[in-house]
Amino acid sequence: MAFAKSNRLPVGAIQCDNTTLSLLKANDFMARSIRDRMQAQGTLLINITSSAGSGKTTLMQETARRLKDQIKMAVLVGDLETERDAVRIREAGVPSMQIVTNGVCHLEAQMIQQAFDHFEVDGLDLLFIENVGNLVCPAAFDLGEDYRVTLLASTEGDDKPKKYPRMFLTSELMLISKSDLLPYIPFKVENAIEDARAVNPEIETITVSSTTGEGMEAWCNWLLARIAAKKAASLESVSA
Ligand SMILES: Nc1nc2c(ncn2[C@@H]2O[C@H](COP(=O)(O)OP(=O)(O)O)[C@@H](O)[C@H]2O)c(=O)[nH]1
Ligand SMILES: [Mg+2]
Repeated sequence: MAFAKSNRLPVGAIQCDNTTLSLLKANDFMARSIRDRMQAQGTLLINITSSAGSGKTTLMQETARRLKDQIKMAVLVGDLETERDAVRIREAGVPSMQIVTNGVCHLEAQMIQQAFDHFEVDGLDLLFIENVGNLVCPAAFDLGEDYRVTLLASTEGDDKPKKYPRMFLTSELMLISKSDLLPYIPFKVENAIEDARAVNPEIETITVSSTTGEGMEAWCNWLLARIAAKKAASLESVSA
């Protein structure tokens, strides 16, 4: 199947399924409004995706601990049930709100827009959205993000980028997480990177461990550079 990266829709879905088309069109309309708002206020918006258990919330906690004194950040977090992840992130010292999807396997832009009615996003330098854990449905929904970052944990196997290509095609960065476990399992970082680049030649990669801190400086620097670029672009668009 061919993919349209610009609007993150699989082309086949546009051609053969009117229901999917109208749902995703409505989502894209809302995503554009979120993107416009984030552009106007200079907030970097990052959509974090992965399978369940790959380490998204732990990464949010560790990133919060490292960056919360330098920048103003917050996390919206989606799960099928429970508020547990938002509680964990608040314990790390940054504001967080849970979006409980009641069984829906992905976040939609409309849910993010609704969360904005109850959660302060004005003045943020960085807003993370931790998506519902799976590599399938979240790939099809643009949330207005600047970057989609997908975690691939060493425990998941290095064959996933080609099995779930849409997610890796629509991501700008792949974080290979739980690198502390690499000595104990048959996961080849170079194989995962080769397959991810076969799907998306432009994808960047960083290998990280929230447990040992490996790669965390590179990850935080990746974020800080993009926060600065977003601020500069926002100021430029306001003065233009
Ligand atoms: N060994 C190891 N375990 C990790 C790491 N990051 C997260 N975990 C563990 O993996 C499990 C799932 O992590 P969590 O952050 O909840 O994953 P999420 O479902 O993607 O948000 C938890 O038991 C974490 O303690 C890591 O870097 N190394
Ligand atoms: Mg989580």
